[in-house]
Amino acid sequence: MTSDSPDNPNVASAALKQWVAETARLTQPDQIVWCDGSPGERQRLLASAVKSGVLIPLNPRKRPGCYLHRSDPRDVARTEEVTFICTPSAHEAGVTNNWMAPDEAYRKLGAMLKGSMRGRTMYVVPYVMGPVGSPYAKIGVEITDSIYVALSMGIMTRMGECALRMLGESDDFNRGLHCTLDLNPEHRFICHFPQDNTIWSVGSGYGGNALLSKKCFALRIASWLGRKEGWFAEHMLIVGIRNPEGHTKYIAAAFPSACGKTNLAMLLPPPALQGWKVYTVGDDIAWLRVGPDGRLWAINPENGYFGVAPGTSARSNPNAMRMLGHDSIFTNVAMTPDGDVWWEGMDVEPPSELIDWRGRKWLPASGEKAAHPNSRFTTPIRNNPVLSPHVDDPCGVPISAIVFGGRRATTAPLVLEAKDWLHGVFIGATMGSETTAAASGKVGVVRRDPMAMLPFAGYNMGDYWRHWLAMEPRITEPPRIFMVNWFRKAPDGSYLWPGYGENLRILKWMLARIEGRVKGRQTFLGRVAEPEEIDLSGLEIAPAQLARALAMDPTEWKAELASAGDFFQQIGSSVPEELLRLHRELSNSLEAGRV
Ligand code: GTP
Ligand code: SPV
Ligand code: MN
Repeated sequence: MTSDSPDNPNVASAALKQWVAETARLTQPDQIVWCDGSPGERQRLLASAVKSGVLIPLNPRKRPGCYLHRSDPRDVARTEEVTFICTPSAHEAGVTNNWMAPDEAYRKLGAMLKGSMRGRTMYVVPYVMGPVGSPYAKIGVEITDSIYVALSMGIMTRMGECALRMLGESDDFNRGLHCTLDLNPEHRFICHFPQDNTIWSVGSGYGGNALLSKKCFALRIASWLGRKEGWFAEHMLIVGIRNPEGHTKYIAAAFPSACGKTNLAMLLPPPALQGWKVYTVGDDIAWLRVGPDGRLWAINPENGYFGVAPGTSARSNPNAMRMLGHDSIFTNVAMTPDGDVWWEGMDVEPPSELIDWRGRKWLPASGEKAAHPNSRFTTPIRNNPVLSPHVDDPCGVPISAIVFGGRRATTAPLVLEAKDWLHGVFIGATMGSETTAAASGKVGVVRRDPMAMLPFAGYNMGDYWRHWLAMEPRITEPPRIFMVNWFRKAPDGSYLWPGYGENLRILKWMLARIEGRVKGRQTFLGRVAEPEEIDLSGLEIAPAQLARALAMDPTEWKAELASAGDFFQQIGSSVPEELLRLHRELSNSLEAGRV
């Protein structure tokens, strides 16, 4: 906290000072706090958040430096129905986005923002996305009236003076304006103005709606910048896999929200895979550029994790459990009588009584969830015991494989390698996944979620696919493209594949493919692993069960391709001709009985 005057600090660029002053005139806060990112400031903000009841300190002996936050019960997930792309024409946003004309959005939200911070503090939060000083990093500034948002941004980004210094006198930064209002869902709008590099978000305090660095800037605005500037902003984890000989290869994987990115990014190898090690570069977002060597290089623009709590346990993700031991903020989890946290799938018996995510008494017999299904943790990247030593490399890490995966009870095999870039783009563009609690709405419904970007592409989906295809000639050493599905089910509803740490066995097969050591089985869509090519040492899985996980069922795939065709029709005239042609070819081969 440097000062309560908008003219400070002196390092801020003239354009930034001017924007802060304008915003203060509009919202009329009682005071303005410029966040400098120092440890002292963090302590003061934490104390103030505790005093006002925004944060509840957890037991310092069990969770040092940890706090619990309970959000408004009507504000617990991203709200895609009130998220808008405000481009000059509706076509630029495309049918997969809600669209509002920019002047209408500025007028409508401007009226709501007028005087909206009266009696409140306005935090000015400058931040860097990507390693400080990296030619690939970008700068944003979020103005918010939420102390929870300011504190969370301090975890999720490289925040404070480092951003102002990097910005210098430039006016090139993302302008994010966030205001809590009354949290009434009727007054909630998340509006993106790609042409102005601007985001206005009102009426929500939830992560993806309010931490504007994340989905709003690093995906929606950045995907638009990426097309303009010739790179990709993707909803992908980045993981390094070191083999027993000590060579590390990097994989980037796009799975929809709550479909396993954080878990795959920090998995603990099964004991039988001796000598293998996994390193996390990123768990949610990757910015990918073509290097001078023609390979794709990826940076993680973030500096923390905003991860799903339920299902995280010492068995499923021991590395995550270790990193949550200190200096983390938990949102909407349950609290134990001794001031610790609890959630479903923690693999720890709940105590005889808990305080649930709404702050009410909860008993094991109550039949309700104690933690919200989309309860989350916010934790610094440096807490991760398997953080990659290359996480701050200015040019990132070279990517050997891109993986697309969804949550599918049927149809999609455990692992398949696309024939080439076009087939890979097709697989990404048509992937389906069951909806999860990460967004409001019904859970468990299969929807098309291209490249896991349905809610995050900041422009027309067909143009986004064109960008993927147009980049191909520039990527002279392209990564291989794979499809995976950890979530296929047996008729009794159980998962066919054990998942989590065991997924390394599938990554190992991918690396073997890249090195030409295994062949797989040719199918109409690409090569599926043969059971004997997967390292199953130390794993008990019935051969019939594995075969089922790897099966390609013609009836299921006919339905899948029909659904993909419908989706292309919905997207309309912007769908690239190459994808339409490939769709016809694949449908014909299936009809001809070639599975
Ligand atoms: P976002 O942060 O919303 O983007 O989610 P994410 O993709 O990072 O998903 P995450 O790793 O947090 O996992 C979401 C849920 O899926 C958790 O409840 C996990 O326990 C569960 N999950 C993750 N990996 C696997 C897996 O391999 N198999 C099964 N069955 N469940 C998994
Ligand atoms: C997701 O929903 O994909 C998340 C959480 O990673 S949020 O930040 O809310 O988008
Ligand atoms: Mn995500």
